[in-house]
Amino acid sequence: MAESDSFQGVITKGVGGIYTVWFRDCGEYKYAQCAARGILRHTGIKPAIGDRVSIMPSGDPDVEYVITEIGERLSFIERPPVANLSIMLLTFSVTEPAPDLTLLDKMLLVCSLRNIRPVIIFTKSDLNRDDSEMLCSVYTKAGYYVLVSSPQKPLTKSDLKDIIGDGIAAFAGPSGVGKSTLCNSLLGFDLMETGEVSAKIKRGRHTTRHVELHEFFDGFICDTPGFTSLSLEDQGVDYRDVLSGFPEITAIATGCRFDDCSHRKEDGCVVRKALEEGIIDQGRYERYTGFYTELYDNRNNYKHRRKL
Ligand SMILES: Nc1nc2c(ncn2[C@@H]2O[C@H](COP(=O)(O)OP(=O)(O)O)[C@@H](O)[C@H]2O)c(=O)[nH]1
Ligand SMILES: [Mg+2]
Ligand SMILES: [Zn+2]
Repeated sequence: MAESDSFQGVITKGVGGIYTVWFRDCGEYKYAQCAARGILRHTGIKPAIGDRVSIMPSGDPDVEYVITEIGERLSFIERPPVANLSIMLLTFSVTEPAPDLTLLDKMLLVCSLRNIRPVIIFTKSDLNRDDSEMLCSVYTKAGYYVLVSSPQKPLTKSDLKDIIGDGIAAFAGPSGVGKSTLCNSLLGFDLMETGEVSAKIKRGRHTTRHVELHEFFDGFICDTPGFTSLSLEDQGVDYRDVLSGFPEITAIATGCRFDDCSHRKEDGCVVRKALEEGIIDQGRYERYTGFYTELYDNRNNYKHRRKL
């Protein structure tokens, strides 16, 4: 096969071993149906949406193209599998369901360790203005980019255009918070239509089955199913990494006079002083110490088990 038959593209969808690849041919954007025949055997890597791939005509009339190469991944998340994610749109409702800030802070930590930029979106601000303002203030002060959404003032495409740029962004967060509502409205999809399709297979309205990348200006966005828990240990997080999920604590901790301070109970710790002065949010601090202690204890249990 000639070199010129090869194209570079991005996997936007994968169902039953057939991958949809978005690519440019003579300045025109196209989608190709591709098989991944052989690629798994050569690399051991299962293609995922977001993967940058090389494709070639397959000569098979059923599936016109074949993926011949998978580019190196800049990031990877497992559940759901998405490669080269550059932005996580961490979506939490201010109420119904109540925001699980432990989950949010875990996700912020995982984002920082995986080089994924987090953007926080608080939805349903129409249902509790005060909590919405409080949450917005806590996370803005912590150094994060925060957006607020309600049916009266929904997010617009221009709110996200520059943030996403030519990257890949995924909505993530618990179910029922409004991820699909947001994603569909940004893409201009008909919400009723989604509901009807889902109703037929007896699932909830807007239930997200396949994760799929959708073109969004120069980049892509995707909706994901909700999840309710995340284990930092399973994510391979070390207790020494916990601080990187707390930029506002890190900023103060650099001035701590103890080299090996965990900023938990040490007398004279500058972080504890900042907490007493109300410079650091109490809840954020408690989640920092909670994650640290949990991971530190797990490490010791592990070491202990290994010795036995
Ligand atoms: N009051 C209010 N309801 C919302 C808002 N956003 C979404 N909803 C509703 O919350 C429910 C769950 O939304 P959905 O998009 O399916 O959540 P997902 O599970 O995160 O995808 C739906 O009934 C939406 O109409 C909002 O900003 N305010
Ligand atoms: Mg959904
Ligand atoms: Zn300290």
